[in-house]
Amino acid sequence: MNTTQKRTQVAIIGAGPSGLLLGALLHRAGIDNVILERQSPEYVLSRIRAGILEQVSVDLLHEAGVGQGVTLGGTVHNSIELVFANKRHPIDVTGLTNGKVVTAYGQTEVTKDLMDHRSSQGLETIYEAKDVALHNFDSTQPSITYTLGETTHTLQADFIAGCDGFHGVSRASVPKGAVQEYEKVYPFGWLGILADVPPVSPHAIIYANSERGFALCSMRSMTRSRYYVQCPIDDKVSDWSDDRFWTELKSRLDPELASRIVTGPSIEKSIAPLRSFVAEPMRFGRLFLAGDAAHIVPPTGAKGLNLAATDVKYLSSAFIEYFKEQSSAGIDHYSARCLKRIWRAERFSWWLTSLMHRFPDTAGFGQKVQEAELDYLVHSEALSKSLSENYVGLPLDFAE
Ligand code: RFL
Ligand code: PHB
Repeated sequence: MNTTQKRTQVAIIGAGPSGLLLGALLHRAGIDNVILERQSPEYVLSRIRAGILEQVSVDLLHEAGVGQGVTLGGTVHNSIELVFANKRHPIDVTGLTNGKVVTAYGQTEVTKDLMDHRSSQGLETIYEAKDVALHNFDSTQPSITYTLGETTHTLQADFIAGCDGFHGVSRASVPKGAVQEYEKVYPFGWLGILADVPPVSPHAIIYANSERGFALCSMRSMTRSRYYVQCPIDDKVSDWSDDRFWTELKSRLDPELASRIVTGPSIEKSIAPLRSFVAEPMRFGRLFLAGDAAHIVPPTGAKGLNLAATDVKYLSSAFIEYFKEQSSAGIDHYSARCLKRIWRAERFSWWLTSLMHRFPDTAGFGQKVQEAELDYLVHSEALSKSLSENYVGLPLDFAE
């Protein structure tokens, strides 16, 4: 077996949105970084996930030098719609938040923009890196080993950024006693399909609570739609023909909206489990976790990608402070600073999930209580405002 050695300032594990955005922000500040990714670029781009960006995330894409895609391809949303008891209720998110908006732009597109930028700048991303292992991150000389074909490589770094998602190796490398994990697993999943048909609601995401379960109408562009229905957690994609999906989706919406859904063949169909999860702290010596490696939210609030982006904003600033100003203040405060905002988003995502889904024990009484809360929400400016300010994204820093 051959071996090689090299060195960088920040070794990033994972080429999802967290790792790629961190790499771009560090490069812009003149900080050298290498990304190690287990999968191929094609595989990374084939995963269909998030669709809604907070303004903070859009601003970060601009800051990283990759804002052109979202400017040209994103669609600004000023409202959302809640459907319950067979009726639609718009919430004027922009009016309730002093002019704030969210932007519909797919995670696949964000990832592709960041990948293209990285290759145009000649930055190193090592795809299909196998057996990635972290070493000595509790010392000042951390390193990572990985294999490519027959060769084992060692990458030495000042810092390691674990941006390798929920199932990654970074959090798993931390001794069990050093990390506290909080978790809630929901008893259902989301079946999502992507189809090249015009979205039924191009200017607002629709969240539907129905006796048959939750449904969501979203989009990727004016010609590409993304729809979800809540499904039993052990269902298989093969249980769901396109026809069955469209029929189920329509049955959960109000009749007028259902009549306007344009159906077509799915180009992607997948089932995602729903989970709330937080690992504390997010720093272990010279290893820093960011994004889904440290926390998961159920997708109902559209917060996962946005939280990943804000972790990366804090982490890039911390590294820049360290390398440019010789200050450790940012890296010392990283974990506490992130966790404050993360727990607010965890609360919001859990609350919206609980309000919108059918639970095994949500029989008649539970359904009526959900509908009463939704009715209160749409008629109360205070509650609609609370929903809206969480949906557009809370401020980057809170008062102590
Ligand atoms: P990712 O995207 O999982 O990327 C991690 C990368 O690390 C690689 N990796 C490894 N590489 C090297 N060695 C190893 N041992 C490795 N192990 C793993 C993986 O291959 C991968 O490429 O994490 P990241 O970058 O932190 O990004 C997080 C987001 O992907 C996630 O939070 C969002 O997709 C969540 N989410 C949503 N977030 C939003 O903000 N708005 C939304 O509208 C939204 N909708 C969603 C969502 C997630 C969904 N699913 C599938 C759970 C909708 C759905 C259905
Ligand atoms: C999506 O477009 O995939 C999407 C939108 C809003 C959500 C979750 C997912 O709350």
